[in-house]
Amino acid sequence: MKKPLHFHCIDGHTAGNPVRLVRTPAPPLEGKTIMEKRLHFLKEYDWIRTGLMFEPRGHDMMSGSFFYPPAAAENDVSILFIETSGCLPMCGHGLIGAITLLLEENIIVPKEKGRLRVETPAGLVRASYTQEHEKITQVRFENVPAFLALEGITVDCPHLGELTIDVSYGGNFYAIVDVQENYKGLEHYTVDQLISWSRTIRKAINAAHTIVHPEDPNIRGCSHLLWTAAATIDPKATARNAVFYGDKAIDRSPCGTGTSARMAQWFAKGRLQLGEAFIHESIIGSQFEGTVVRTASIRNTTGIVPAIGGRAYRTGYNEIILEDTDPYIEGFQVV
Ligand code: PYC
Repeated sequence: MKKPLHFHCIDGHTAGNPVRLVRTPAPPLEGKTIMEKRLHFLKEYDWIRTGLMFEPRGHDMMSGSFFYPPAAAENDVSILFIETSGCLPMCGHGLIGAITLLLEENIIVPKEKGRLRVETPAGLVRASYTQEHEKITQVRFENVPAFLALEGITVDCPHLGELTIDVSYGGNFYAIVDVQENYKGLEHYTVDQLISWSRTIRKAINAAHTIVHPEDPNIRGCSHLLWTAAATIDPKATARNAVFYGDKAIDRSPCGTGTSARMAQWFAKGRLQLGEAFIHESIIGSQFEGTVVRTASIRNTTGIVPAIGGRAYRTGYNEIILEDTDPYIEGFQVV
């Protein structure tokens, strides 16, 4: 029997979606950049991700991160996202949560008070935060450039019929289902229906289209579905959404990378202007505030740099044990 591994985690949530920051230990990863480290992690240590995220230690929505020293001296930290769905290139609710927990627990001290430069596998993200006593009351980050990748593709959806869908990038690739003749808005369907249709639609899109980030071939494939609706809870909100990820999850937060992708889609279609606010509501009514900061070019495409603001809270300390006598050391999912 090998010595059991004890992971000291800080648990929390961002706008209702879980975050589990692993304080110690972090697997020793090869590579200079956090993208290179991510590839090594996926090859050698993915069982740690599933052990910490899947049942019986996690659940369908669980999401977390490890942190490492930055590759570039001017940056503050690099973050490896671990989720039920894999190691995402970027995760907005995860970033807001990780920054909040790293600061509230005094694990890192920013080089410049009030600001953090964070290396993520998808690229550098600049964040700022507000603090009242020991509480971080808001995190706002300028995301990696977001862009509309595919417009108006059609997919057959069981029960609903043919849907017209856009694919947009905001740190992950999102299939965005706008309200249309065969889809009335997320409030008209059950979460179970959205989840099961999402799996079918994602499979169909990836079978029919090769979706690759033009500047980083490591970022590929449509991983998330974004079901839209008009703002239905708060009249001040711009719109509402429910994001599907992994095999069974609907994001409880408004989804940072999903909000970025949707803002890029709206910007490309002239529905959102530079500097304009985009308040996004989640399935549970929590909110992120988005803004289009500036335009960006991604190879031959014009996109945007979106900023996302939100708040996270600590919920507890969790020492999680992975030991090899446990048949479920690597966790499991019931799909
Ligand atoms: O906030 O970017 C996000 C996210 C991705 C998956 C779940 N949340």
